Amino acid sequence: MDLESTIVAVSSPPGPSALGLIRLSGQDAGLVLETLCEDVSIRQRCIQHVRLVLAEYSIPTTVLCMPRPHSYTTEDTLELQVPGNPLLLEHIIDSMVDAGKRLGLATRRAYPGEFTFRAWHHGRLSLDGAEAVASLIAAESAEELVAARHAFEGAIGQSLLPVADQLADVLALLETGIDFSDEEDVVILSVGDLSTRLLGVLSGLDAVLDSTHGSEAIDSRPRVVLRGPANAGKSTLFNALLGQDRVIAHELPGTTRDVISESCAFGGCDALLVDTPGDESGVDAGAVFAELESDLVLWCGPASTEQAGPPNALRVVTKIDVCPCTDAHVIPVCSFNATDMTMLANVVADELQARRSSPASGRVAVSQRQAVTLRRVHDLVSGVRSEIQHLGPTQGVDRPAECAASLRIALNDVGSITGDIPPDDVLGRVFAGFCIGK
Ligand SMILES: Nc1nc2c(ncn2[C@@H]2O[C@H](COP(=O)(O)OP(=O)(O)OP(=O)(O)O)[C@@H](O)[C@H]2O)c(=O)[nH]1
Ligand SMILES: [Mg+2]
Repeated sequence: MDLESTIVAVSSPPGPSALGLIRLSGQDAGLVLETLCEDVSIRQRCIQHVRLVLAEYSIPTTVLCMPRPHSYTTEDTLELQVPGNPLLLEHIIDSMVDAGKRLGLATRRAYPGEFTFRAWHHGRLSLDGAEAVASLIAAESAEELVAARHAFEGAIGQSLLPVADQLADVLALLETGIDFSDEEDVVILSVGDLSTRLLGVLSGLDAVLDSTHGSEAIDSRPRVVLRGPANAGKSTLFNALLGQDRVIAHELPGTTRDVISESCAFGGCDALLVDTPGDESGVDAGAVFAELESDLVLWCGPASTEQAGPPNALRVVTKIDVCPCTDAHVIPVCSFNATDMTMLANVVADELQARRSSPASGRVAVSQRQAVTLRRVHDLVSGVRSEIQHLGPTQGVDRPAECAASLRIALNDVGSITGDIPPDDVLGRVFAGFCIGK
């Protein structure tokens, strides 16, 4: 990876906005900007209001100057706030690259994640901390933000260190047994000892896995699931709560064939609203609903509905404009009535608040790569453990080389998270998931 060039990219999200952010990092960042601005000086940490002079016009620009080493990348870094027109932002980037070339300086557009890569390369961030930047950006709830912040502070690497130590010890003992088995003072690892040590590694891994939160795989928002018989009015209610015609509602029973979810705010509570096929639709409800057990089910249907919903479901009586309801223990709604929708949303918000499980405050966000790697380490270690299960505890390990090979892979995998042994392909995978400008 080229670390010499000065890199430049748009760091604000795509699309028009009031302000756009352009980030420059590298040893020549100041020189490049000075060719395009009058009266700019980045010798010290400061904020400057200048005019950026392009070929046809000049634009007001606020420059945040962060001289090395006190910047995100630890290099000279400049952040320019300019009007957030995407064409203008691209034009400025092109002008900066051209200005650098005219001066004979290595200046180019940044690759995805390159600013964070440089922060990691210069020791500003651990590898897991760098990976957590992506989780921080992607976090969609307060819990995910907290989990990402823990990861950003290196919590996953920290909690894996004892596991890495234990794994390295077992591996060393196994390999010593292989290499020096004919020497008298070398104690060959017994099956019982190996099994106990592997169990220690596995419980350490279990504890790490329990504390993690896959921000890419798991949405921590509560799900509000509309269930009930076919033709109950679920899809109509789904659209009414969202305030848009998102799914098809029709008098023909069995219209909805798939589970569909959409973000929906109930009061101040962000949730996922889920529309489902009618209970008798033939869709495998067991498979669909197994993972939704902990969510809030709204059991929908007109007053005449005889089927009972699952335990803990809230009973929502639909179509009360045509089938009135007098039961005081249910929530009566007409999906075409805005007041009823507001009332239902408030009831749902209260219920979500009451059911809210303990926040994920102690949890740590992991990327999908880290989650897959952790599971693979677990499989490798438990694979070795089951390999030796059939042997007596005082026996020697019968295929030590194979066991050692598996544990070596597991140890490398742990290193690819803690950052001790980050091979190039791991680095590529970590930083390729970022967007340009981060
Ligand atoms: N009058 C009245 N009709 C409603 C109301 N809600 C739904 N309907 C009608 O009931 C019919 C069925 O509505 P859907 O929302 O498709 O019912 P569903 O539960 O999604 O049905 P499936 O997808 O088949 O399981 C449609 O013709 C809707 O217009 C309501 O509050 N009042
Ligand atoms: Mg439907």
